[in-house]
Amino acid sequence: MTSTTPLRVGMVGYAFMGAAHSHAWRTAPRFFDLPLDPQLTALCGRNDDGVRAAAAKLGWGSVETDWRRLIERDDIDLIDICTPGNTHAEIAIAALEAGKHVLCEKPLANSVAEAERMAEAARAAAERGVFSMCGFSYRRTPALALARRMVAEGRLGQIRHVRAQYLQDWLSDENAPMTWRLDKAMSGSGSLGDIGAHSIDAAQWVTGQNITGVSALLETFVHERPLAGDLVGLGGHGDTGADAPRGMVTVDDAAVFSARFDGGTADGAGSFPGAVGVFEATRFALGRKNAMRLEVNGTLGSIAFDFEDMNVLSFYDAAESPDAGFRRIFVTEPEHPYVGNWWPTGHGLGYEHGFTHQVVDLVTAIGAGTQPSPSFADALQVQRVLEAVEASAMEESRWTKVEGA
Ligand code: SOE
Repeated sequence: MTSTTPLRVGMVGYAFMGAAHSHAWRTAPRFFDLPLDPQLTALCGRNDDGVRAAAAKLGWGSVETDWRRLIERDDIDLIDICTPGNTHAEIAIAALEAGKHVLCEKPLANSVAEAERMAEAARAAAERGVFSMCGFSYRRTPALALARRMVAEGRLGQIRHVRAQYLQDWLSDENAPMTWRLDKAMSGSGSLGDIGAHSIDAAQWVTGQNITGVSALLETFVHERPLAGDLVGLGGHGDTGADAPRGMVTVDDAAVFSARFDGGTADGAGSFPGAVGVFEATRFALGRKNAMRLEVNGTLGSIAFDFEDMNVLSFYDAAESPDAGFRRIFVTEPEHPYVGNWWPTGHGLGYEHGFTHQVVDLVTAIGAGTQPSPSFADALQVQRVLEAVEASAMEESRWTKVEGA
């Protein structure tokens, strides 16, 4: 049974991520035994009519139109930040300094400098028993959590290759309207930080190895888009005709980079040379809707995952006969991570379950007085990889042209 001790949540933002987080706060205590009982106490948004409608729809008890007021409230224990990246640092640091736990959407910030300030505030707050987590929700997909368990158990041996792609296509249409995700001042970067950050975090977490260096290429295919329309989450609606006013896209549409890892292992015993990796993040992969893919090749085996088939983890075991091929593990058995709390074997989970599992792990850690993972320090390391990718992509000199090209 979940404890009756409340954990009163105040959430800032109510678009796509706000809806996913609201669902998670509502469902976690009903399917998992938690040390604290999350309460959807207050929803914050700048537009009074909009936030009231969202609060009614998503199940929040009260509303605020200024996040500073939310942080001042003594009936709020935790601030959940579901806003664009340009607001993360100011809100998170103020909340931590006010003694509120914090869950902050990814990527942590729009720059390493901001992420460093957030990580320092989180470190200081943790000494006072105030904890924080960054919302890399894909870690909580049962199949990826199983992959990490298998690497940690040595089932893949030493890791040689990491292959990570995050492919979407919702911006393929050049007349898809502007969104905050295409404005560097709000989002920090484009596909790189929006979805590439997920791949970086998942690859490092599953392998237990951190990226130490990159060589990168960033591309922007569509440089301006219609401004019209009520933009929500992944796409836009409303008038996008040819004569609609247009805005400049100031971020990458696609990111491609190679990477070298540090050779660690999930159990920290790594001495093997670091793995080599290839990464791709794009919202122009026509036909791919949310293909967050990871393949890891080791000396004893391989795993392969595709979020578009998210209840399956493919596993190749070199100990089996070569013609055994990849085995499809249907990750729905009670002994698989998180799954035992939901449905009988074979019934499968969805995108929203990763957010519920994120709440479960956050509330469990807070209840135990321990640091939730990924911490702001973990997310700072991802931010440093993002910055290295952008730096590498800008140094054209590192790009070796093919003779005659
Ligand atoms: C958009 O590409 C997006 O909503 C990301 O911002 C989320 O983090 C991801 O979970 C789904 O796609």
